Amino acid sequence: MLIKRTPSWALRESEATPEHLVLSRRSLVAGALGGAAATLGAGSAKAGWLFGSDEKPAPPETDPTAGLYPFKRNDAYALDRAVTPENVNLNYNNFYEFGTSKYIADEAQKLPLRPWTLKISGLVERPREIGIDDLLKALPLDDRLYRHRCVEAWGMALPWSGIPMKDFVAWAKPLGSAKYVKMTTFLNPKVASGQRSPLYEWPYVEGLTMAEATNELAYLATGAYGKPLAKQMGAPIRLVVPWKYGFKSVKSIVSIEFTETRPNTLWAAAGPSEYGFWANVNPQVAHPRWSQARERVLGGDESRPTLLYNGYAEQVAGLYKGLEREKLFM
Ligand SMILES: Nc1nc2c(c(=O)[nH]1)N[C@H]1C(S)=C(S)[C@@H](COP(=O)(O)O)O[C@H]1N2
Ligand SMILES: [Mo]
Repeated sequence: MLIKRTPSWALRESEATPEHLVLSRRSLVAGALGGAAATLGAGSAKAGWLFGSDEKPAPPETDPTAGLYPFKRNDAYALDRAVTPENVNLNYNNFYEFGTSKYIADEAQKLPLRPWTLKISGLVERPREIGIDDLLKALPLDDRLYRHRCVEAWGMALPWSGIPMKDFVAWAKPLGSAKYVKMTTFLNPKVASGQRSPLYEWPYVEGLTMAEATNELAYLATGAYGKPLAKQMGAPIRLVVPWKYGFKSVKSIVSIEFTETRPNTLWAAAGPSEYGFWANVNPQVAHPRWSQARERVLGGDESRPTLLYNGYAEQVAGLYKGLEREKLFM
């Protein structure tokens, strides 16, 4: 079973309903997945996507970039709050590829990280593939502290290492016709039992506009806490967009495509009335099923008021001028 430990800091999880519950409601409406829902209730399911894959943890890999960490500290991104302890972060994750509970850390160890190739395609001067280790050699790297706000009304703060997304975009040389950046997680249902679930349209896809992707805050993290990313946190490379709800920050990316049309994202497809493309943090716009006014601080009992754009209004509010008619906050 996936749920092994229930640390005291997780007990108040009911403050918000986890994202996956929207699916059970939707499937009941659709009537198409009644069987799956019934099996869940009976507790007798043998389906791999509920209880994990038979795949063994991937053998330990050497990470040729490990010696590069920590990168150079970028002091422009300081915090008004304590960094979330690493062990809290490592044991409370959203990574539905490995299960819908927060305790998927063990299951995620099955993900092999080398070789890991990133495909760059679509509206670019030169489509190409690059290994993760070569990517780190080709691009500027820094360390920075960011807040993180999950749509489920919990927040944390952490020290990332990675590549400023605007530097990645400049290096990838998109054509003038590119309007969006589409980012896709690996697809390997053999290793990731969650990807055998029929409830989601795998692989996980997320996207940004070009203006968002070239904003100073958008970031491709390859590490955290001064070392390469843990698998459960989205190794070897994930998006970090701290002014948006956490589901935008897609993990374990294998493909970055520049497109003219807005990508169809996994969550917008799964629950269009609850999760949108923009997903900017706003304490005044409630989720249909809970308030977003406050957030539980991961690692303790503290709760604090949520901030507009998660505290990054100064850097990002300008991106949304003229877009007021869009659903910017869901
Ligand atoms: N591929 C993928 N990326 C994902 C998710 C996921 O399930 N799959 N969950 C998202 C959500 S809802 C959040 S809050 C963050 C959680 O990141 P963390 O586990 O490192 O805290 O990852 C985001 N990226
Ligand atoms: Mo989230």
